[in-house]
Amino acid sequence: MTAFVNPYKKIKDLHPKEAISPGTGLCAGCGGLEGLRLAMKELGENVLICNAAGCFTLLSVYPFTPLKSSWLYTTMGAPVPAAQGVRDALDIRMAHKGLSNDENLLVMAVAGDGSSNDIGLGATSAALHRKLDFIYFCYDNEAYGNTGFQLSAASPLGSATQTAPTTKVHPAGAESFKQDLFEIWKAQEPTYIATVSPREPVDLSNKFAKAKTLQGPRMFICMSPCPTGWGYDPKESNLIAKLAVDTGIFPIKEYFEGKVVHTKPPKKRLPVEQFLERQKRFRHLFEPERRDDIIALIQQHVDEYWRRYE
Ligand SMILES: Cc1ncc(C[n+]2csc(CCOP(=O)(O)OP(=O)(O)O)c2C)c(N)n1
Ligand code: SF4
Repeated sequence: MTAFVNPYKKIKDLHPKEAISPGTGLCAGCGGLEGLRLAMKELGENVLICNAAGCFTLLSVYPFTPLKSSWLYTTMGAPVPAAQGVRDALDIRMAHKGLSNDENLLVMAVAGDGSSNDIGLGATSAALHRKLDFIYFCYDNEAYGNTGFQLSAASPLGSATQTAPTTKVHPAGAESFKQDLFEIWKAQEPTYIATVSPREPVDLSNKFAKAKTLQGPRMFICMSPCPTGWGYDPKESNLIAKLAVDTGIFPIKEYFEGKVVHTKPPKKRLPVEQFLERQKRFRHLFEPERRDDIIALIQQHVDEYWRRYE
C-alpha cells in the first residue's frame, strides 16, 4: 500500500500559477476547459499534450496558443499512439542523444468522450496493455461536440443529440445508457484512474498531484458541462456540474492499487430530475408532457449504481 498525503484542503491552497492563459476559442462556460485549466495548474509547464481532434483543437490556433506547455494536434483516433511516439522519442534521446533528465516532459493525451469511448478506444487499450507511461485526460461532454453534438457512447439515456433526436418512435432521444469507460479502463488495471469535476477543484488537484508521483498509465475522466450542446446559460456551468455530483449521476472516485474509493460521495442524493430539468437536451422529458417512465429509468440506473457501494 503506497502512502500519499493529499497536499490540498482548501481552494486557497491550490497551486497559484496558471499554465493556460485566458482567452481561448472555446465557448464561454466550457466545463472541460475549466477542468483542464485546474489540471494544468497542477501539472505545470513541462508537459507535452497530444490533443485529439475535437473542441479542444481550438485551444491552439496557429500561431497563437494559450498553453505554456507544448501541444501536438492528432487525429481523433491517435492521441495515444502519438503519446507513445513522443514518450519513446524522449526516452531514447535521454538515454543516447544528450537530452538531460531535467528536460524530460510529462506526456499527456487530451481527448473528448467520442474519441475516448469510440474512435480511439482500441489504441488506448493497446497502450494500457503496454503500460505506457502517460496521463490521459478525457473531457466528457457526452457527445461529439465539435461537429454539432452527435451521439457518442458516452451520451446518456434520455438525452437528445443531433443524431439521436427525440421523435415519436424514439421519445427518449438516446436509448442506451452511457458506456462505463471507468470500468472498461479498470479491466486493464492501469496504475491510476480518477473521475473529476471542475466543481470539485480541491479533489481534482489532489488527484493530479497524486498522479504526478506515479508512473504508467494514469487515466482521468473529467465531467465537462457543455452549455452549447447541453443547452443552458454558460453562467450555470458550476451549478450543473454540482448537480451532476449531488444527484449521484456523476460519481467522483478513484481506482488505485486494486481498490475503488468514492472521494466525494453525495451526502444526500438529490432526485435526478434536478439535474435533467435545467438542460435543453432533456427538455422533452418535461414538455409538452412529463415522461415519468424515462425519468424513472434514469433514477433507477443511478440508484442501482449507488446500492453497490452504499
Ligand atoms: C475518424 C474521424 N471521424 C470524424 C471526424 C470529424 N470530427 C472532428 S472533431 C469530431 C468530434 C469529436 O468528438 P469528441 O471526441 O467527443 O470531442 P468534442 O468534439 O466533444 O470535444 C469529429 C466527429 C474526425 N476528425 N475523424
Ligand atoms: S461545445 Fe461544449 S465542450 Fe465544446 S468548447 Fe463549447 S462548451 Fe466546451
